[in-house]
Amino acid sequence: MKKLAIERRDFLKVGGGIVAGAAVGAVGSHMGSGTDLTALASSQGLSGDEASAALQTVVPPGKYDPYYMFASGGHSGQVQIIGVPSMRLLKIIPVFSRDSFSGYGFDGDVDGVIRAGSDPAKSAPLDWGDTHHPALSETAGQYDGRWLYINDRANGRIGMIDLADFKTKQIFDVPNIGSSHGGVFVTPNTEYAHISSITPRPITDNGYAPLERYADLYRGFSTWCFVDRKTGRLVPEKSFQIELPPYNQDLADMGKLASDGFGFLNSFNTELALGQSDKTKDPPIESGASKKNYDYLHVIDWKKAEKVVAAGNFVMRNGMRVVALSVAVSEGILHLVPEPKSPHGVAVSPDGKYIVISGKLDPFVTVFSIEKIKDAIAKRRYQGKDRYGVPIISLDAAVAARVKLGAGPLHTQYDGKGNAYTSLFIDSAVVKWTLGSDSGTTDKPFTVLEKIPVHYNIGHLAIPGGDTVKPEGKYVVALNKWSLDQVQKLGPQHPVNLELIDIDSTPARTLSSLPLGGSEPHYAQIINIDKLNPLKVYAPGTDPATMAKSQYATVAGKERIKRNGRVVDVYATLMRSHFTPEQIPVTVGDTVRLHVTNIESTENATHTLAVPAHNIQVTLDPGEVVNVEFKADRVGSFAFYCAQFCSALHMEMYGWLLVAPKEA
Ligand code: RUQ
Ligand code: CUA
Repeated sequence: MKKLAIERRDFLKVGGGIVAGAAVGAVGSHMGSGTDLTALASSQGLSGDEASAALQTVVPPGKYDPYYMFASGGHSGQVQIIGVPSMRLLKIIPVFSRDSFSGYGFDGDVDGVIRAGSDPAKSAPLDWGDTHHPALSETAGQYDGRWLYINDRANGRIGMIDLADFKTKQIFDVPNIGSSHGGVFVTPNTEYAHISSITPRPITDNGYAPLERYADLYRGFSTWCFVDRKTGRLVPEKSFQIELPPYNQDLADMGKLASDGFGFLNSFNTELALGQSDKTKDPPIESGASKKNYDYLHVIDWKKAEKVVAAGNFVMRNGMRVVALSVAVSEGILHLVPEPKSPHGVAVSPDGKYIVISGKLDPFVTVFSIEKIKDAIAKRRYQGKDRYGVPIISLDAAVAARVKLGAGPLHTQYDGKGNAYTSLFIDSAVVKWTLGSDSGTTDKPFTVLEKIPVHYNIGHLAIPGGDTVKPEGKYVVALNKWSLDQVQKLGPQHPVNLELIDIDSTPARTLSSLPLGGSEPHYAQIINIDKLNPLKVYAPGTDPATMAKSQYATVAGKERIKRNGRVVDVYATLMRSHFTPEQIPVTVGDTVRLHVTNIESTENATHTLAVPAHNIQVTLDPGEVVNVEFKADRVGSFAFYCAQFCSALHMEMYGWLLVAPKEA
């Protein structure tokens, strides 16, 4: 790394109006006489550019980040919340994986969210997942700060997080899909949360079919999960699926404004490659699935599908209403458009007019126009049908532009000022380009403006409000897959590396990086924190599962132990710095039901109830009630305790679970 001894004038110059001379002077004087920012930067070995970038991202104690990034945690099964621009990790929300810190999956949740979200046909309960695409709920095409949905790539599920308390309330194991990628994306008023399969599955009763029958017995599904707008919960009975050909349906995006009512779904492996085997001479999947120059963008008219389902034109399949592929074709719900070349990301522009497709093996992005697609459908400008009879709109009829960006384009975000930003995996860069226009005489071209280098192998990227009808711009966060030389002495496994880029300045400048361990963020969404309005404490006695008063809520003075045969109900409270009761005597073989209420009303006064040897760790926020049931299956004296350092007498916050032998 280059270390520059810098002059004051260099610092001011590089700061470029961000740190004006006067401001430095003022800051300098606040810092007391003799404190010189230039000298400070130089003593830290920082160049002027690095020092001004640091000033741009600092959030001093007592001040707050204006944005939160909700990042998927990949195969950690979690969601991470990261402050922007400070890039501090503020919170981890477990969704598909157990987490002893929050008690998720180590308390009543073992029999709650995680178990309910595991299809019993799978080797239940599944207690990990692979989160990829978070979707903040929207009203009129803008994030409304109410709920967050996220998919499980591994098992074809969706998790729902309530942004009233930032906890996972539901996991929906979506029938008929075994994996998922095209989700979660919500419609502009969160009518539906969309998720689709990435690898097709047999439509046989037992879920098995030999690969020789792939073309006729395997199918993909596009799922439209109905959202209850009061609770944010997904309602299976009001949801529906559309049967799709057995292509690998990849990323999706939702139409908005000009394209409201449509969903767009990429695909790859329309070759139906099955990989190598002893019997055939087929190539490996990676080359077999990359043979053709085109795969298909799926254009789905979900409002039409909704009507067809309401009219009863569906079949029931594993508890889900399914529009058959033949019906999707005959009713004009599904159309295909050729898309080059091993497509990956699809991103609808804020006005809904353009659908930008990146082909992993194509240096261009292809910009489709919804106007042209609608026109082509109306005039039946088809180049043919696929083997399942789905009409294929001719490419020329749908394309507005092809823009050459560089090697390995993946995903696109928008800044709300008419610009698009596309990640280039192979080139390790973000390309800024303008969304032109393809209509009438006022054509303005689609033009590449700037290529912003990023550290290494960028996947997704995120801009505040980036998926809405009104992106806020300001920053791009690059979600780089490799941290390579940015960290050292951590052993062979590396963290991923996020980079914060200021896109208000020209040229754009990289401000900071966040190597982030324990997760592999695929996608992230960034929301202005003004849109969030969470609880500070629960109303006394709240069960977070229902957000209503729990029937087991206990108040101070009413704690009790009730024995009914072999069942022992314990109504307990906790507050700084004691449990009530502190002694829980039972007999081996008893079923113990702990009903625990945190009776604190002070913000931040979280306690836990950790029981050794029983795999129980209950975390209770102020006002919260949790129920845990377990079998006292071994004799012993077990000192339960509070695992959260809650007060000066936190060490004294413990009690005794006494499991006596039968004869005692
Ligand atoms: S994907 S790095 Cu699972 Cu969103 Cu493209
Ligand atoms: Cu409560 Cu420590």
